[in-house]
Amino acid sequence: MSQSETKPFDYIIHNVNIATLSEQYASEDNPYGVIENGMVGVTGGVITYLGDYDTKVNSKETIDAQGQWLTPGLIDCHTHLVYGGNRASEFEMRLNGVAYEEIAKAGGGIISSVRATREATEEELFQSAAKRLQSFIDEGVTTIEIKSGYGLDTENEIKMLKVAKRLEQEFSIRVSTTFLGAHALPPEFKDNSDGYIDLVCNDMIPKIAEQGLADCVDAFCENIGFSYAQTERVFKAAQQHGLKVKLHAEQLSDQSGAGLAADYNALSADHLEYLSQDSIDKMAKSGTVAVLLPGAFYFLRETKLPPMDELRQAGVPIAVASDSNPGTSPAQSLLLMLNMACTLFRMTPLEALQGVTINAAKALGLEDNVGSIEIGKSAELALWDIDHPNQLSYQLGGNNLVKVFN
Ligand code: DI6
Ligand code: FE
Repeated sequence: MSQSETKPFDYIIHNVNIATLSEQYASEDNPYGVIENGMVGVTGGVITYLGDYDTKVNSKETIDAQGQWLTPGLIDCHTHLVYGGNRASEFEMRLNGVAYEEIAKAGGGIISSVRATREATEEELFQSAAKRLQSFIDEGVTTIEIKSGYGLDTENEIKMLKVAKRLEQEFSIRVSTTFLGAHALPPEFKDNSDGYIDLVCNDMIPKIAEQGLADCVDAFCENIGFSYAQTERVFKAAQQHGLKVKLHAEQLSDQSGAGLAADYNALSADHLEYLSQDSIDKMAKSGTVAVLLPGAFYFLRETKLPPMDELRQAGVPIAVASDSNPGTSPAQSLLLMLNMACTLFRMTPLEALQGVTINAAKALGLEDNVGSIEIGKSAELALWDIDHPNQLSYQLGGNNLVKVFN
């Protein structure tokens, strides 16, 4: 049966070079899985044709892409996009030589973002996050993960997650929400971090799960964050409520957090500059994605690189994300992160692009739906005026996005 006898496509895109980023099309000679001068057909938001241009197809709309490049819509799988205020004056103080302790004493640091987030109304948080979100959308981002973690009490964590949900409703983008109550110790629990973890596990997680506000639960496992044992309590509570887990791990020191995350079948472990071989092996076994965050590495002027070769050798999928947050990565560009992943972490342009498409989809558990161009996947696509997809990570600034389909 030819296509003309079946339901017409809603639209076809032809005269297009398609970087599928799909294992089905990739080979040693064609690592991006390119279909040159191809055609994509979409029906009901789903990719229903992928291959050569077929002049006889029946479509309601035909788009001639004039030889431009189509990629999967980009995916930013780690952001803290919703927060009150910003920390530009803290940045300036630091560069004027003011010590971190003094900044903290003057009410700076992460707690200043907590204060500003608590003081902000839902509407104010929505408006400020919407502006940042638009920057990502303008660069072809069609899926974004957004964490809570600047509320640090039940009411304000819920407020943040509701803002993230509203962003999804009002913008043409897929949003994955993550509850990060165990991000920092709120001032009212000073010297009682176990008491705060009680609140996270016994009050916040049950309420957030019941209201369907989070897809996943995250924590900051670090000397200056929460311990291995506290992180494990958060994971247990998350799983009791049917939520997947992920972790900020090994950013500043090795806490074996990524190994713990893998033990709990985490979708991802993120940062990972201080990752051990033992944790790498566990991640490889559990299929936990390594999410690398070059923006935070750059902004903090870190020098210890994540163990790239060991991750590659173990076959751990590697994603790249912006970590967009007011303190350590005030990034509003995922394309810039692609470049930084290459220059700072020595990732290849192919690895970087996989890191914001198929591997980012895996880090969110969405790889059956998005992240590569394949028949049956959701048609969330970005069209670029470029000569080759390696140009996406080559360029420093600028934006060659022509159009998003989603
Ligand atoms: N790691 C970080 O680098 C950020 N959060 C985290 O867990 C810091 C967030 C901030 O300073 O606002
Ligand atoms: Fe983060």
